[in-house]
Amino acid sequence: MSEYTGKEIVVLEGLEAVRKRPGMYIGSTGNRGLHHLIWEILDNAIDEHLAGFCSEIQKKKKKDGGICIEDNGRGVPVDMHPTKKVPTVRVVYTVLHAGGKFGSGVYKVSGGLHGVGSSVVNALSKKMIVEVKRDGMIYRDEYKNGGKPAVKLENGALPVVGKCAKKNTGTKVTFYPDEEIFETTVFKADVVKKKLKEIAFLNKNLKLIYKNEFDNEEITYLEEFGILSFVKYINRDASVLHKEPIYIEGRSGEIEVEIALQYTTSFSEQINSYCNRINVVDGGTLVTGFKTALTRVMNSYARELGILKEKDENFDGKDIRNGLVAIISIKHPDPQFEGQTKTKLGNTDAKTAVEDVFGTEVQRYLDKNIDLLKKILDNSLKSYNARKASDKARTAVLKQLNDTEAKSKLASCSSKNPEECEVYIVEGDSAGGTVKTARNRKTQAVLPLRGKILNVEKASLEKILQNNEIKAMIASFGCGIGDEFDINKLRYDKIIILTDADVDGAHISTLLLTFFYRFMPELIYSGKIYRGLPPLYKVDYEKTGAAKKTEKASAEENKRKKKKYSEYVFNDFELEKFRKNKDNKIISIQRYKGLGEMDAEQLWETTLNPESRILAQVSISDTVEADDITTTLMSTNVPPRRQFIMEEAKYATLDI
Ligand code: 1YM
Repeated sequence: MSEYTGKEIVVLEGLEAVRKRPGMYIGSTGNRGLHHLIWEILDNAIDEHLAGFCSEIQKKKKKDGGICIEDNGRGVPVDMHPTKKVPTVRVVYTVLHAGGKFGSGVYKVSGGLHGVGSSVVNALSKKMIVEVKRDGMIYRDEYKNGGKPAVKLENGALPVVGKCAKKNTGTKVTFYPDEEIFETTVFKADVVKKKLKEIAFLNKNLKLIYKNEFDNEEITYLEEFGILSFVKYINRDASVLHKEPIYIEGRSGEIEVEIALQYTTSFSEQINSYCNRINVVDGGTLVTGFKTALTRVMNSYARELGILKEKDENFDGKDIRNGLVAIISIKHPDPQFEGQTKTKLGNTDAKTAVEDVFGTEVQRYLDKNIDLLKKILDNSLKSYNARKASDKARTAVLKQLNDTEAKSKLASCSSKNPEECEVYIVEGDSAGGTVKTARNRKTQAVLPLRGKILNVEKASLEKILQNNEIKAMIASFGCGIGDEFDINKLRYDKIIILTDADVDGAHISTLLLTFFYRFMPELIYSGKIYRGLPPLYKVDYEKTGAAKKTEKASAEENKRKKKKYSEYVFNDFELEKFRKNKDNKIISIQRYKGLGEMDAEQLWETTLNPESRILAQVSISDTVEADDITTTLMSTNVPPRRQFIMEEAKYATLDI
């Protein structure tokens, strides 16, 4: 390392900062943070594809624990960097935020949501190898222990480790996440596969190859029809109004617009939007542009065809989007991501571009597809009529909600300070009763639900508003529903779903989450929803270890040895660990089949006491996944629904 100058030391200090506070750069050192490393390297390869130089990306999990990502782009430049005086590729991998500054290509993915730079991945890896094929040569650089260069430069250049054909170019990055940084270094195959599939949908004709050396699995993702296939995929188990999605493509100035949409017979709408392939979860200008154009075009058709008479009000945008599934994907040279989580697009020119392109093109398309147009308008009309009816119902319901009946199910807490209050939604009256006895009456309210709640995916708003369990929830939370929802009026800091850890419990909790997701999504986005995780077992045991260690065990220790201990165990994995621990001699294991089997004291200790309970915060990081879950699960098609519930049940017992 003797050849390194003062400049390098500054470089390493930068990476050291990343190691000190990894959370600031990748969000967490848990599972999500770990996967972030892959997304980061992938983003660079995708940028190279967007720039028009890369047609294939391979992602491989190696037997030695490494992750290898390779593309056939131009290869990261290896020439001497003008100011840093080391090869550019080394600058990219050792200087914080270096990547973005050099990039000349438009429509970059990196610098967007992930956008922390390849050097962050290096900083959090115990080893990283970068191989570049360029100009017929294969160059190799290696870094150890969080980005410290482990290859000696020869006259300032990287060593050439092989030759290849001149047209054979690309970048290969292999990294080994540092176990000292991450809580887990096990990548989840299904998470990675889902991501690759999404990337394939968003990048027509980009070939993505997934490889796993552990089980020799190899999958190729390639979507010739891009987002059109994406919409079909989302709706694969839904009943659709028309078989072929509508596909629109165009450009307005520097902004490229691509939209695919298909109507289903469900009552909800789903719009997934992407800017430069980054999922803008909170939408923004591109979604506004789309909605404005769709509403305008359909209302003008409805007038033209006499579906709306002169005296009638216009269709509301919501009527027209009833049952709609749409993907909006735009490419913008200078995207501005806004909001606390930078998941909303702010560029006003994106609104105009989408509105213009979509407005013109969808009209051109529907002029030629009158049957489809009529089906959509008919669908809108149904929603329009139902809305008129349910507006009345809703007003009645919301008025009535203040009355005692809906609230009577709720055992409220005495404090009126939302910051310290929480409400437990409990499955069944009997468990509800025990929770009522066990809780802290000052801060913990209880809302027992009778049986399964309504599946909101399959019911009209009118029906939903008549459902007693739903009415009770709206009344208890105090923040309204749908358009009138106001999170500032929420009476609780936490809404905790408490169900048994079995298949039925998992189903109820899914139904509840679906309801929240469709009608009060802000509750989820702002992290108010939790699932309580009651223990599965109570283990009584004695300690054996202490007495063995010292021959002359004191009287105290002998007493301790004989003493019986009890511990609550929350999943099978923990139980196994407990069994293997030689210091414990297990006397008995009690398995709780349901919440109802615990007495008030046990329930307080395990599930209610903020000091000792385990809560899982419900979050949605990815709308594709979320909508996928709700539509697959709640559709009338039985097999996928069943599958999800079982998986959820497994999750509830295994994965805390
Ligand atoms: C497996 C990861 O990083 N590929 C990749 C990265 C770059 C280029 C090509 C590239 C970009 C440019 C010019 C440019 C990067 N280069 C830089 C920098 N795959 C992977 N493929 N030539 C090659 O943007 O102008 C940063 S990333 F800064 F060196 F140009």
